[in-house]
Amino acid sequence: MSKLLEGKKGLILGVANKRSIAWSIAQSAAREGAELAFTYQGERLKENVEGLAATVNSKHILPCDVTQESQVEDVFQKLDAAWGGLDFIAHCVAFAKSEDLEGGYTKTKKDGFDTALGVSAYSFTLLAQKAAPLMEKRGGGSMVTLTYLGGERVMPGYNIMGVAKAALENSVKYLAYDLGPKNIRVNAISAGPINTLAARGISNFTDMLKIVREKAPLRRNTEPDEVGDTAAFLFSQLSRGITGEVIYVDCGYNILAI
Ligand code: NAD
Ligand code: 0WE
Repeated sequence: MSKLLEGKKGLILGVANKRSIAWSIAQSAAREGAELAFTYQGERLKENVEGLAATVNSKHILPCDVTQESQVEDVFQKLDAAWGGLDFIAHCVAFAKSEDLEGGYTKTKKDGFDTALGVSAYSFTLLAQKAAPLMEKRGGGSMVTLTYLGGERVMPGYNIMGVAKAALENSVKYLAYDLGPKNIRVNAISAGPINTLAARGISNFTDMLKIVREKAPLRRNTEPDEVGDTAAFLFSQLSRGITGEVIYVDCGYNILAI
């Protein structure tokens, strides 16, 4: 049987280590036959990402701090030169200052607000802006970002990240509207809590996992490969009628009212 993403070329942003959701997405896409490029945030993560990327035969591993527009431009310029276009991107990047992820939301400062919204929300719009011309050359494309239920409803402590995810989710809709005529689809995956680097240091994260395990319809936590497979579906022609959507991969937790 032919693979879902045979002949497609994609860019994955947000791999920090093997537990990163971005890495699960990369593995699903590679398994389905896609050719992949990766970015890493800073020199500190370079070797990590190079090691992982080698296991899926990736030839393009590029630096990209999403707050540096010149680095984002360089990535797409290099991919355009190498591939002459692009079929999909996975945006798996978020950051808020740790002081803004503890205590209440009300104390949030302008600087922390700008940081969280800049890294976690605006970066997706910037990527869409720069990636769209490459996707147009291929007759269309698929962009996927990662969000969390705290962007719609209050999750104590998620705070400014919830506000950033709300901005991200609405960006998905406006980008989908703008880019639809170019056959570029834009969607988000809302994942249940997963024990990654970004979850480490979040107080009570283990308790949160337990609550989800006990209450979610599927009575277990979300596995990162489930998010990876949903991303592969969104990159593929199987999802050709879906855009501007948030798809929950959370074992059904979001449907509950209790
Ligand atoms: P992770 O720590 O593995 O990934 C976060 C990534 O963001 C890292 O690779 C980091 O380098 C990158 N990043 C941060 N600031 C950046 C910048 N300025 N420029 C470029 N990259 C930057 O953790 P993860 O859980 O895999 O997070 C990936 C995405 O999934 C995030 O958007 C997160 O909000 C989302 N998400 C996570 C969970 C969860 O429970 N882990 C649940 C739902 C959604
Ligand atoms: O999006 C996230 C977390 C993203 C994140 C994590 C950190 C930790 C380290 C962004 N910025 C930082 N900054 C740091 O300094 N998730 C969906 C995971 C998460 O974080 C929570 C959660 C969940 C779930 C915080 C509070 C409550 C629930």
